[in-house]
Amino acid sequence: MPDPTTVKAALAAQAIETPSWAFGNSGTRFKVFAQPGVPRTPEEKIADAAVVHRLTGVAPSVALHVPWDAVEDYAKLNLFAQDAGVRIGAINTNVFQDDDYKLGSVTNADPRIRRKATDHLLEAVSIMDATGSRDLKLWFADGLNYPGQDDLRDRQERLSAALHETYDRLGANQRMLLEYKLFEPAFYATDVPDWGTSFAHCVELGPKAFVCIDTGHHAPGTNIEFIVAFLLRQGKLGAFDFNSRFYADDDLMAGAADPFQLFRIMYEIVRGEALEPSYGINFMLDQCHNIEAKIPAIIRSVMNIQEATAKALLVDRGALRDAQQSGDVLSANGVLMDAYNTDVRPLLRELREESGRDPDPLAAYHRSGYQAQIESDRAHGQQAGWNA
Ligand code: AOS
Ligand code: ZN
Ligand code: ZN
Repeated sequence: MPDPTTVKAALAAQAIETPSWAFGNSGTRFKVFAQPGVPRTPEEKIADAAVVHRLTGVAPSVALHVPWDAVEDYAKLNLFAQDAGVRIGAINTNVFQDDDYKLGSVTNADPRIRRKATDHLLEAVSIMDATGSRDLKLWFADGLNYPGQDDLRDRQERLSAALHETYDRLGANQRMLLEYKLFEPAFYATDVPDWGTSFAHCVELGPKAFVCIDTGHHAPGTNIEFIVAFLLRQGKLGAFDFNSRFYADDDLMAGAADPFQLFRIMYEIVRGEALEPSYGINFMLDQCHNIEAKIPAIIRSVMNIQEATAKALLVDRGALRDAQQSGDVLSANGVLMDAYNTDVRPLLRELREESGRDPDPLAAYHRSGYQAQIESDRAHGQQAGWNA
């Protein structure tokens, strides 16, 4: 059995990145339900992210989105984050919210629009220079609604050209994360629809390009842990966008819809020795809290990932290997299920107490008075950035 001290040390070192947009108001295309106290500025989003980190101890960075988090001085924003006790993580780009991008951004048939989109990606790298961020996260809404609408292969060429230009602009310690998504907003063909497409572009680009797996971006039933195992073996898994889905890209709390899937994913991470921050995977959340309170939802998501990780660390890998080698199907499955069925909440409570934290971060948040404070301080909170 795994040694509890080693398990605890691994859990204490875990790092989960929170998304700035999850702290703002969001909704569906039907309605955005505004909540009192949501942030009005990037600084207020960072302040909320810092609260999540203080209470959980495992959320030391916050991802920004430009232009949703646009400021005059990014270096100053970085200092603000440091003072608050967190750092600025991945910079997310936005080449989907401008009328120009109706028919695509970097894959658009119009060279002017491709130029504009690529310039935005390059500008994001300059922002990374100022914030000290390592990761540039790219998600393209580009795709087609109808067969024949544009040339599928030419669009891959255009995508490749924009990625190369951006890649060449990266500094020595900067990386590119290329996210894929099966569908939406395009419904017939998406230009980066799956991990294979992202992987192929990343291989072509070089060692600073990695695949980002958003857990909500697959067809129902997709075996995501296989993708994790495959990409780890290839050294090309760079990041996660964690969230839950029941139907499509639901962006619900990680671990809410399918905690067993989250466990299976985290087991592959542990199996691949890729949990430690030094390995380089950016474990981000990408969520929208439409009806639930924002900060508690993010705390809950972080705790869900911690629980899945703790269970993954508790897998008796020696016993699993023995059962696998001897072809003992039921014992092998039993070893995995034993770990999954372990109640790890006492272990995590202990861990928090040992680091001087409240064993129950949600209760601590509710007691802290922070919610009442932001509700009285912040009038007219900001929308997360989109509402569809
Ligand atoms: C969109 O579906 C994606 O999940 C993205 O990760 C997107 O970049 C994120 O929601 C912030 O724009
Ligand atoms: Zn995402
Ligand atoms: Zn998404």
